[in-house]
Parts: sequence; structure tokens; C-alpha cells
Amino acid sequence: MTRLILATRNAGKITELRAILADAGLTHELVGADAYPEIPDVKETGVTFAENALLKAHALAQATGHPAIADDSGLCVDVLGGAPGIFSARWAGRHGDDQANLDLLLAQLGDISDPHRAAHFACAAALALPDGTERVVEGRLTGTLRTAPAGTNGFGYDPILQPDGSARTCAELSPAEKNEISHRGKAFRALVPAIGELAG
Ligand code: ITT
Repeated sequence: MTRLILATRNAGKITELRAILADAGLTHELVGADAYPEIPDVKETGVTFAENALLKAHALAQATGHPAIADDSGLCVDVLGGAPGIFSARWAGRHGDDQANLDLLLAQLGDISDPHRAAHFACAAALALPDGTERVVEGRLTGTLRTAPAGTNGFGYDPILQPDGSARTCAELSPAEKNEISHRGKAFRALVPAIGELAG
């Protein structure tokens, strides 16, 4: 069975990718970066989601000798010119402080009326082989930002993004409902043919 490395220590992402690969009929053994504790985390020094996803995938493929998959994602707000974008996880200063990031963004958009609150989640998913071969694809979930959070599912900016065509925020969707329409779900599903072709 071909081993595939997922370049994250986020257990939720590993579970999500396992389900997508199984649905697609792929039978790879999927292991997270935690299986290689000696390999240091990769610095996300790129300026696009795709660059950061490729950086992480190449680093893990080189270090392990196995094909590796990585993703990078974030929230892009139209009226802010695409910010917070690649800086979504540390918008308020500390990496991963979801509440502070969300509060700061809501404050920044305080006077912005509904027609101008368009935003999207973006995700780049990359596959890299130890020989340097690479593929990268992107997925988006477009919607509108609420003026106050609603819902308790998910993470990050989920409580304020209402997907187009939905009356609920992402944090009011079940995990399965969100995976079906999410930027990450779309990107990982778009990567499946390349995984089959290059890392079969
Ligand atoms: P890695 O270890 O895999 O890098 P991470 O938590 O840093 O995990 P990302 O870089 O993919 O995750 O995500 C960056 C930020 O973008 C994340 O902290 C959230 O603030 C936001 N974000 C990304 N996807 C999201 C989603 O589905 N729902 C809500 N917020 C999301």
C-alpha cells in the first residue's frame, strides 16, 4: 500500500482527507506529520496559498521519501482587498487565536453594509513527490460576512461566513454539510486524480 504523508498535525484535516480518499476509491495509507516527530515544522514563507501548500508538501516529501500532501487556507474579504488571506490564522497577532482574529475582523468591518460584505474561504491543496514532481489545485467557498457570530460548529471564521445560497453560517452547518461545499473539500477532491496518477 502506498504511503501518503499529510503535512499537518491537525487531526481534523487527516480525518477529512481519509474520508475523501476513501470515497474516491483510493487505498493509500495516510499518515500525518506527527508520525515523523523528528522533522521540524515548515515555515510558511510564501505569499500565496499555493506557494505555502507547495512549500509544506515538498519539505515532507523530501524528508520522508514518500509522496506528501499539504494545504494552506484562509479567509479573503473583498472590501479588504483579499485580507486577511494567508495571514488569517494570525490576523490579531497570535497564531491560532480564533476568537481574537474573528473579533478584530468584525471590528474592522463595523460600518460596512451587507451588500459590501462579500468574502470567500480559499484553500490550496498540493501534492509533491520525492523526485520534485508537483501538482497544486485550489477550492473556494464564497459567501457574505455576518455582523455577529452564529453557530458553534467548525473553527476559525466559521461563525461569521454565510455561504451563498444558505441561510446559516458555516458554524451552523454539520461537519458533513460543510465538507460537501467547503474550500478544503473542493481542493482535496480536485487533487484526487493527480494522487491516483502520480502517487498510485
Ligand atoms: P496547519 O497546521 O495545517 O497549517 P492551520 O490551523 O494553520 O493548520 P490553515 O493554515 O489551513 O490552518 O488555516 C488558516 C486560518 O484560516 C485558520 O486558522 C482559520 O482562521 C482560517 N480558516 C481556514 N479554513 C477555515 C475554515 O474551514 N473555517 C473557518 N476558518 C478557516
